[in-house]
Amino acid sequence: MAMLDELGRVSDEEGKLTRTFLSPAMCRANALVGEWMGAIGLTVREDPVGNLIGRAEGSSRRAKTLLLGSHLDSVRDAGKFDGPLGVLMPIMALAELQRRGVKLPFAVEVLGFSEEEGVRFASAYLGSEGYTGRLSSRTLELRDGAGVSVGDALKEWGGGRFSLPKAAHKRGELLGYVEVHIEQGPVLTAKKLAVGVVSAIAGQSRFKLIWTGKAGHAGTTPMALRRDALTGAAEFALAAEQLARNTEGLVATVGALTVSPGAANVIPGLVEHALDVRHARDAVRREALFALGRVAKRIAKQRGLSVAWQRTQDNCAVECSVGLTALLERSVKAVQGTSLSLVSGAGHDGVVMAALTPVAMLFVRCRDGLSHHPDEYASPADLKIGLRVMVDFLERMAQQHAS
Ligand code: HGY
Ligand code: MN
Ligand code: MN
Repeated sequence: MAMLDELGRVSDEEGKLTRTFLSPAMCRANALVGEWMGAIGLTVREDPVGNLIGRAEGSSRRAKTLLLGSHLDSVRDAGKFDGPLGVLMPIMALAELQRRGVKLPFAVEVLGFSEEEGVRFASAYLGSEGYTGRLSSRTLELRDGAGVSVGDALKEWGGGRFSLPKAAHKRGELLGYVEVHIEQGPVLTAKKLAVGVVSAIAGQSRFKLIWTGKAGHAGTTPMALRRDALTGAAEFALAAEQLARNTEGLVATVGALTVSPGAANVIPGLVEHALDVRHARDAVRREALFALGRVAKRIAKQRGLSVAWQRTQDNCAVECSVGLTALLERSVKAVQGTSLSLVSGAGHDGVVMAALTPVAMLFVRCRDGLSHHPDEYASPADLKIGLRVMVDFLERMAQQHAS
């Protein structure tokens, strides 16, 4: 908890936790967590995409590597558990194994991904995409609010040089990727359980919609003659909400919106907003997107607007590894007595890592399921259960892979 508190104070904004891709706060966070990694004997490095990597070799040089970790970036005005919990928990688990004199036969890398939330460039998973060699040149073109491109930001990070990185490991070198994360939902609270295992991570589509109308005088333009971009976008946002309310398991969110020219006495001529649509089944998500495309067309026609869609992210739903999850489940049962399997509505780096290696996730209960909010909270008692599960899991992995 003390480490989470300290890391939770490393922010780009006064009085709230905001830590975005390659920001000054991210550099300080990497330095702080890097110290904690070094303190337990991990070899620490940062990769060209800003990921923090702490590695411990296995007892045999031929050993494969088990990846543990999560992300160190945050949303704006974030809670201190979302991401950092999954980086600090493995550090604590490895320290506990050292205390017990347990030497793992396989190598371990603790990963602190540099960008999972997609706040600065609206495209998520830049860290794990870099780590798995899946960062695309198209992504390098994305620009932040100040017009800086991903490529420029990475060049500056790399002291003037950057080239698209290859995967840090070949598939055959890895045993899997295991991430501990707060649930960010209400299920474990409802079931009165401290931890659960994840069966799948929902698919997720993110877009930027651009509504173009005509700016005009708020006092002299008759209502019937207006082409108001904001009321058009608002009608669309309500339609997206209604569709999600009427479709089991679908969520749709307009989380960011800008209005131009942005003056009280000017009819909005231009509105840009994000759209985030998710579902555990890809077919349902795709169908919802088609329906929303038709709704946007209708609204634009009725209101004399034009609407453009720019896709900023599209991830299919990802099943977690049955084998790795079964082993994790045994540890959950050993510590908690019972286990629960649940789908993650939140996206996680496992979505990207699954392309490289089998993925498993351990969820820890968070109060009222609240996340992406400064009041996000997981109790020390629940964290302790999560830690005991992680230690038990690593010991089981060690038995399974004893050379
Ligand atoms: O948006 C998400 O689902 C995650 O918090 N990145
Ligand atoms: Mn998050
Ligand atoms: Mn997260």
